[in-house]
Amino acid sequence: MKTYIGLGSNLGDRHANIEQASSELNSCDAITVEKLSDFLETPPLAAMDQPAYINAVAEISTTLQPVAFLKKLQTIEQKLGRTRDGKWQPRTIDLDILMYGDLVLETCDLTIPHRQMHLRSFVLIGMSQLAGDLIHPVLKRSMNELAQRLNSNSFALNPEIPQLICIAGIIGVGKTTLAQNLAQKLNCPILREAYDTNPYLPQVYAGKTELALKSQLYFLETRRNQLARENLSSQNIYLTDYIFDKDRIFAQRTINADQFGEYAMQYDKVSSQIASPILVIYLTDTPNAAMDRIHNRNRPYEQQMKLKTLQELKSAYDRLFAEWDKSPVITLHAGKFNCLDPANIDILAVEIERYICRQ
Ligand code: A4P
Ligand code: MG
Repeated sequence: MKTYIGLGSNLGDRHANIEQASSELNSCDAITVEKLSDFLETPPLAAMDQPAYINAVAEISTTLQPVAFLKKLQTIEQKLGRTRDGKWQPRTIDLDILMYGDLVLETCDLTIPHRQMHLRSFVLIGMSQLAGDLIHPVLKRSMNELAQRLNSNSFALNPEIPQLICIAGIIGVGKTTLAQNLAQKLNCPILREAYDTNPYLPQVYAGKTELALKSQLYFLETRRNQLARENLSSQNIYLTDYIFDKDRIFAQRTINADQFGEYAMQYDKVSSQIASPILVIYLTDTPNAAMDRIHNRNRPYEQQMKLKTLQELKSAYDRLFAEWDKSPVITLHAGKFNCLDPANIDILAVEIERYICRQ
């Protein structure tokens, strides 16, 4: 059976520990190390007050069954001086089974694929190097695609924060429709962007730029009410049809330079009070296709929208997510992903469940 393991060390001679673990594995009759990825130095995930890790991934052939293989890994961990002082303590060596063929297994002692591998760039970068096209048997996505979603960052599932999922994308791309269908499937509330109650918005669209500050401050206040950490329960899942960070993109386009300082001050204040998304779904499409949808849905004040505006907004969103480090980002192309098809929503919901903690 072809399997992949993750190797990590943050105590002692970290490189030597990983090399020694690899040769210990190879010296076992039932195991052959076929390939070893490059070594990566990575900051410790979750517990920051410990040394940086060296991480690598190994491709292995083995005749051992999964439980016997895990036992073998644990024996090697012990031989290399691993002590178990509690969860996520520094360690000379950690050997985790990432994949075992395309087996899906969930028992008390063993979860395959590894429960958090798709959240860790220090695993997926090595996996991409060894087997970029390999498909994760639950997520049904390649290692390359899973790695791209993380933008070189690593995350940990955390049940102690609100499980906030944000859908982002330009006007007319279909965020609210996706949110409605997904919320039903995930059985969670939607926090909807308050554009229809914003009293200033139609006039701003009509060209009254002197009202832009008021309009953006109104949005900021509604977003604070919806997203303030104190208003959300740590155990619950929430879905929004907007991403907070878009507020600044729109403000920069509409508010005069002499008023922007006041807006920026409020933005920073609200920013510090709200929950951070644990997952973003970035719904993209061509500006032309979004324009067609805007015409079809016929909200009066949107009909003046220019194609150039949508092109600029798309660039701004693309830039936002090119630098995003707060959460994984699942990118969906609205032209290819029909969110009215329940089968598509089912598949997406299965994926989302792996990026969140459900109590
Ligand atoms: N277990 C269940 N599934 C598996 C699997 N697929 N592979 C059980 C291996 N073990 C699995 O593991 C705890 C129990 O998980 C085992 O008894 C096994 O039956 P452990 O190694 O004894 O304890 P642990 O280290 O606290 O847990 P684990 O799961 O190895 O920790 P993690 O989640 O791997 O996190 N930051 C960076 N940058 N790099 C790292 O490598 N690693 C950790 C450890 C934290 N931060 C890190 C890194
Ligand atoms: Mg382990």
